[in-house]
Amino acid sequence: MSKSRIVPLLMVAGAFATAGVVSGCGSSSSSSSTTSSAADVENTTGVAKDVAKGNTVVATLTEMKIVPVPKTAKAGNVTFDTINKGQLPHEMVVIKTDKPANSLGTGSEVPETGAVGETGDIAAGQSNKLTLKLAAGHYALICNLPGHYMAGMYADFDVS
Ligand SMILES: [Cu+2]
Repeated sequence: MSKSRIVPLLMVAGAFATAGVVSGCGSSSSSSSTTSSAADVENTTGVAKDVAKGNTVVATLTEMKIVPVPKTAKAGNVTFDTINKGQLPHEMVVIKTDKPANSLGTGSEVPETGAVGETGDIAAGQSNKLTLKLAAGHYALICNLPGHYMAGMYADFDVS
């Protein structure tokens, strides 16, 4: 997340303290499909189709949790079907890191060192499809909107 966009938003939200101000932002990038590679794979051979299916992860965002199902994937293209079932805008950042997801830092926002992709802001009730080519290793899935990580919006994810 860029701080330049978020910090003024916080100030506005604090000044007027209305939910409408907060929820009015970030909707422009909702429901976007970041890549079409998963669909492309599914249109080819049966083997590729099975691999693609096995590497789709449904990530549900709420206040204040991220729940990926399943919590693992095979190395290669992984499609995150990220759904915001909460009342606030959320995002999901995919970070390759050896640190446990709950140990990335403290503060309003935490470092995104090792980030390999992110959904961008997803408005309440909206979803986002993000396909990333992931190498084997440990990942942290986090929402880094101000205060959300500290409130519990993180999950461990493993690629093998
Ligand atoms: Cu969030």
